Amino acid sequence: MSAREANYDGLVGPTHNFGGLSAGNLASQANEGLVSNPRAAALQGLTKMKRLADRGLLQGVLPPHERPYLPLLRGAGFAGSDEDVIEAAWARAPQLVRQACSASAMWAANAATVSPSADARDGRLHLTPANLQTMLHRSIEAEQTRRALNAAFPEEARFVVHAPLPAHDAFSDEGAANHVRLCKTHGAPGVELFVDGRGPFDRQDMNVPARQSRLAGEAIVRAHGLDQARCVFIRQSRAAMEAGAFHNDVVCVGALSTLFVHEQAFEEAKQAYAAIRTASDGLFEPQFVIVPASEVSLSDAIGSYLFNSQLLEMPNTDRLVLIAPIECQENEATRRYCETLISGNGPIGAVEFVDVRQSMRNGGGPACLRLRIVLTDAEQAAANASMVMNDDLYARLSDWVERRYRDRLAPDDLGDPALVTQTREALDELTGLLALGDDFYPFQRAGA
Ligand code: SUG
Repeated sequence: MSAREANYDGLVGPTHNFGGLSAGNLASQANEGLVSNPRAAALQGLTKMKRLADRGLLQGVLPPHERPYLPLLRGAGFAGSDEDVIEAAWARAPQLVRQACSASAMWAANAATVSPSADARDGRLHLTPANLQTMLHRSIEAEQTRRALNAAFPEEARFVVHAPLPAHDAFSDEGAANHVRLCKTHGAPGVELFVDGRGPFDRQDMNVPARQSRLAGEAIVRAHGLDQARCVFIRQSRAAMEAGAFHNDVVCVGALSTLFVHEQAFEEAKQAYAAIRTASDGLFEPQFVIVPASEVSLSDAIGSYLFNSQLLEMPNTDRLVLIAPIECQENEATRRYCETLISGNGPIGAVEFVDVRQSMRNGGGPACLRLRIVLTDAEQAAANASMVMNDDLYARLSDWVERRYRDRLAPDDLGDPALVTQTREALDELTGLLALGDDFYPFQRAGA
């Protein structure tokens, strides 16, 4: 079956800020309280999308969520008009307002786990929105994500958007950031790797949360109707999590038959590689590009986000291209490693750098910003075309960002009731640009 891998990027929302909300995420912690630049952040993301679309890749857009998210504040007992709610919550519970303001839905790698139709028993494409229940500011994403995926992939005969897993620690799920699919060609059956940080009922004894539970992967394998023999469960190493790899995609990325991975990513690495070989038997020969700690330490890998790169098959090149954050050029160890990598004759033939610094300051690199979705020709034709990037959409979204986004957002600006009105007006216009209808956001449905 002929199929392509699309990248659906989360469009950075107008409230992008540095709330210091994610324990275990070093960048989020280190940059708490900085003044953010929402307009620049959104334009950086759009530039990356345009760059890949221009190279002939299929690029989609996922809309930002409604923030500040007043239902969270109302759920905490604040009542009255929207303005009353923001003002009272800001006075009494500013930390809660920060949670309600995060633009974290931009990190689309956490939006869902996706199994292409070639892997599923029923021949449909399966998507399970992640419950993201570990972090309060992310636990409010799943329902809106489900709506966005339904809008992007509307035909039930081809696409199944599942309900998020139960919102409990035992099912803790952070989506594709802990999932890797390997294959010979995108349209052929593949091997799906589910990387977790703990069992569902393990006592958590680290100083950082393990955000992915094994039960989440097991549930998804069943719900998506995958072949168990082609699925591999791998435990993330404690050393990696404690060093700041709060998702597996901070130390590992895969594409086609290549797995690019730090040697300390997995708890029992040799067994994991062997299990991947066994699961791939008869389909393809997996190729491992294992980066030794002696060349790139965990700390350099996590500081630069080398592995949070997009590993892409590009038209007219026979080797894979690594789209890495510009920070990898500035870190001496990773810069040297990238030079060695491309001078060899392995599966990765080029490294290109992108500037997504605003997202990086919250711990989100190029790979965090996208959700990969393998689509057959028929599925591409059935996908919502108004959410697919092209020159026209790029121009319209850039213009929208220029007009609607603030240049700067300081921590105290989050309590400004005007931010509610401004973001709603912006998102209301966006639903027109992406043809999402007039009931896409909760504020559009209120009182309906
Ligand atoms: O969940 N940061 C996100 C970054 C997600 C990165 N995604 C992947 N690795 N796939 C997180 O920790 C920080 C928000 C703040 O602190 O304001 C934040 O949510």
